[in-house]
Amino acid sequence: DGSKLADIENYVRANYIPPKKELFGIAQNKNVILISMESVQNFVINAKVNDEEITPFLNEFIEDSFYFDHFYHQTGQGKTSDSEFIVDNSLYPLSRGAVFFTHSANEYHAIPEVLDNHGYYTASLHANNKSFWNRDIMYKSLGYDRFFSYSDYEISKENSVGWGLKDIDFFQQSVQHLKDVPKPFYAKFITLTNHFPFELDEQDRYVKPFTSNDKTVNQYFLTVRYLDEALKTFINELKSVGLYENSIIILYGDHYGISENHNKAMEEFLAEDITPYVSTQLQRVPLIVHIPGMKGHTLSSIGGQIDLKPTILHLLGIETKADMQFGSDLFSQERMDIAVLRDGSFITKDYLFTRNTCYSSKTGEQVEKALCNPYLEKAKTELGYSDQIIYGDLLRFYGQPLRTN
Ligand code: GP9
Ligand code: MN
Repeated sequence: DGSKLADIENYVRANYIPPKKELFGIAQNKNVILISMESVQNFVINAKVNDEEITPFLNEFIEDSFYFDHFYHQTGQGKTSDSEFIVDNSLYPLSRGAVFFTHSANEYHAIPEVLDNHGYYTASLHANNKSFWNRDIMYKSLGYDRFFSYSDYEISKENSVGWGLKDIDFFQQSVQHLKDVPKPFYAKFITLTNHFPFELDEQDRYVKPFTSNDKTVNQYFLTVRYLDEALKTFINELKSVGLYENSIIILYGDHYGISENHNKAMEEFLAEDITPYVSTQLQRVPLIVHIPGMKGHTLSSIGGQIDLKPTILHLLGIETKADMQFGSDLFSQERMDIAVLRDGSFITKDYLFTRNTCYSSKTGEQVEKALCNPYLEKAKTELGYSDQIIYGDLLRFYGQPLRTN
């Protein structure tokens, strides 16, 4: 196992990308508010249904945030839990099953553990049963100080829909929890209302449903719009309790909401054919990084959830040179534009590879497969190394990285 680890370590070291100097430490000691937006795909941003904006609040919030519009989810069967795993560890999830269940006893060097060593209090907030996705167990391995779950919320028939507590109520009650936790904190909020099958009460509908023969797709826009409203109320609450100005706020979509079973209605909505190329592009989820006092920009770096750990740590002024990670700082100009998806698909500036076919990123035309080969090699290597780390629990043998700051 030691020699395996050495190979992996060499690969990770060779692929380390230093941070962008001007942004390194820009949010030092600020609170970190991470928001997992259930099932939100990027195609809803700045888009309309029945002539109304689907995400009016986010469209506005993006204007004074960094918005990454070529950011991909990299989840597998572990869905939300996979996204949490990727973000906190900069490791890929597994190709089958949920690593939250299968490898919860492993040694990890996740963000909460790293931030613990820098004086942060760390919490996850999610109004579902604590054992769902084995979170109560896995969060201990990841180093969370506190998990605010089902029993920490007042949940009734009136304030619930679909999977549970409505997002607006979730955020309102969560702010009360936040007021009491030590500062600075790293707090992750996991939303729920925009979850398949996208149920919503009449009074919570801010737009009219889409009009295809597919009820799932029709309703999706309603719950996305509701989530957008919930985010607006959350940001306002943060302002009113004085937490907005000293926090960086990071929002990301956890995974797709509309599966390929709904391609027909999606083709109607997008007014284009859903080829494998388009299908892969639909795996983009929004990533929005709000840093108080900084102007907004839309950035088109190609990346994925795996890149969030180094991105966040660098903003906080924490070096990641010694970390076992497969992502790189999304703000760094030196990084390579690439997103590797869990099924082996990948996207670069020039090529998109999926289902054993190579496409031009720009035109969507099929191109000679050999053009994709160099990246294909990289994608396979990374997924394989990440799997080896998880299956072999290799971080056991990897000492606490030396931290000089
Ligand atoms: C459940 C929530 C949704 O607690 O995270 O899970 P999902 O089905 O999206 O993985
Ligand atoms: Mn989810």
